[in-house]
Amino acid sequence: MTLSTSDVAMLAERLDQAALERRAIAKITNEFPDMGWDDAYRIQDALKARIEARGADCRLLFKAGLTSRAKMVQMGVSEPVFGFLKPDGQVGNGGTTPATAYIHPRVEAEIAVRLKRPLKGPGCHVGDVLAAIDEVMVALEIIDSRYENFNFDLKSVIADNTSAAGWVLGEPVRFRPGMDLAHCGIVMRINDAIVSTVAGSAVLGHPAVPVAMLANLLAAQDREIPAGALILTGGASAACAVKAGDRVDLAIQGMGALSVHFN
Ligand code: OOG
Ligand code: MG
Repeated sequence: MTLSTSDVAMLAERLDQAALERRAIAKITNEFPDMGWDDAYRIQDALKARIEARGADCRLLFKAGLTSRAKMVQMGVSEPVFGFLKPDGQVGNGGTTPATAYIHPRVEAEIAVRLKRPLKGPGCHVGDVLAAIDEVMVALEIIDSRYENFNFDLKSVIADNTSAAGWVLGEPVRFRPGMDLAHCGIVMRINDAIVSTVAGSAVLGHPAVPVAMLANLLAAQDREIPAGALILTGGASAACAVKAGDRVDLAIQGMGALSVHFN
């Protein structure tokens, strides 16, 4: 831990303002090269406190990111990160969202899970996660780094709440024993052209893995993932830039499909 409480507050405000003004900024490690991993999550927590002070309730909204090889290669990093979803970022399935609501939006094909019981680490593993999942959903994340050209390192992106901006969910599907989240096919299309075909196993071997990792990360702060939590497990393939006029369709085998339009 190297940042003072006032630096943490100042950086959270800088990132919050950049998002509100849809303005890209330089990555914060340029100015604070010695900041620690705990500092990065302290900034993210301060950012969450600012957003919650405006009336948002983020307590049940979690996301994992950088959980597939394709995403790690695309962003030049080697480890997953965790953040929260903003309630007002949700766009209805089949709905429209203005491209101008973002700085430089990209879309990601993800599997989302909703828990029926809490998950608490340390030692949380895939079996615990599978026993706790209530529903699964097709999920599209609309990411929007607050950093110029999506140019960041892991600490900067954690502080920036892992580029979280928007999200779209398909219809919830009851999770049944035997439902295979690793071998299900995932197809994303933009304007009817296929941009990715991948399987659930692209997400760290199984999308339950990042959920277990999140529970174990929270345990270090004596926190847990509460019952009822929604978790986006991370892009299974590289993120794709979108612009006004684009339509995105995402289908996942056994879970259904969703679509969203940017105007
Ligand atoms: C960081 C966020 C990544 C995912 O699903 O991998 C993410 C970024 O690439 O900007 O949400
Ligand atoms: Mg994502």
